[in-house]
Amino acid sequence: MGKHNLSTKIIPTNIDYQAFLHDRVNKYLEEYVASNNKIEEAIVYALTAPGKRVRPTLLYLVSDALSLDLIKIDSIAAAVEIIHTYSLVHDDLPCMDDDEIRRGQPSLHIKYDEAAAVLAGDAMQSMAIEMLINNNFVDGQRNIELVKNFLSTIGSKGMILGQALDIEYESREADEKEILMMCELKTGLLIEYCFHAPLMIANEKNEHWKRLAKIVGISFQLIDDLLDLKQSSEILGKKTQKDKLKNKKNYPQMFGEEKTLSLLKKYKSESNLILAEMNLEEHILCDYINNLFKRKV
Ligand code: GRG
Repeated sequence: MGKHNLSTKIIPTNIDYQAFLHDRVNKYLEEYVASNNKIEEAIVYALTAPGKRVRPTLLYLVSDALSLDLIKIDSIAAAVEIIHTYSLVHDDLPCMDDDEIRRGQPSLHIKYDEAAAVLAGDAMQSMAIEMLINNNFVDGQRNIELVKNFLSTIGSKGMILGQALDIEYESREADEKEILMMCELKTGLLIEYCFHAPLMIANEKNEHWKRLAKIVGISFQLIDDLLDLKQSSEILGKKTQKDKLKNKKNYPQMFGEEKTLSLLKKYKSESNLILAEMNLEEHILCDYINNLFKRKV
């Protein structure tokens, strides 16, 4: 056990809760991810770049809403952020989306080289799984379920399949249902896991939570696609308008901005209805989800 053993039962509401949670996951990552060789150095480079930490924040907020001690969540939050960061590192490679800027700084393969980016991404996967397995704050059998669920989320029927479909659709037609499914697989599932993991630990089976997870996950990608069309590279810290250039079939590209905004409006009101149904309108999770729908970066 390292220095990081901070039990937190309730997130203070009189402070900047986002800064508090970012700090929590960053400290955990700092403590457990050392740079002892070139690949680890590259991993630290990717992880310390200024990401929004959306997935760890969601994990902590859902846990707080379920009255779970955040100490059960620290290694999950770090593991999810590591997997998300690996997906960005590999996504930026020339054989994928070919991006030279990520999180406002040179992508990993530009700062180091392509081999280092492939290997760092590979190592980040085993690092994340190791972190989850070593979570002593969740009992053994439940932790096995958490790890199994995580592996199917990120594997060849989950996030990887989403990425493969994203590439496949560059050269073939896809309908609305297929595009939304691709959004859910590529981006949504990892965000859904940020709800599912605390639900599993709390043994909470309310179906409202699952629907909320699904719409927040898909909406996150739809907003990302809209920002790619509208926002500047300087503000987003990555190249924009690239989907159009590469003939990517994303939702706004195919069905227009107006239809995307109207779908997002529908998802936003549905999530607020669900949050109200679960008596969470005053909870900071509600504030955070509404901010995600409004995000400009
Ligand atoms: C295995 C070769 C190989 C590649 C894997 C899995 C994969 C590549 C890519 C996953 C697809 C992907 C990159 C989805 C990204 C979705 C998305 C909206 C990313 C941006 O997330 P933010 O805005 O980023 O949370 P920050 O930088 O703030 O963390």
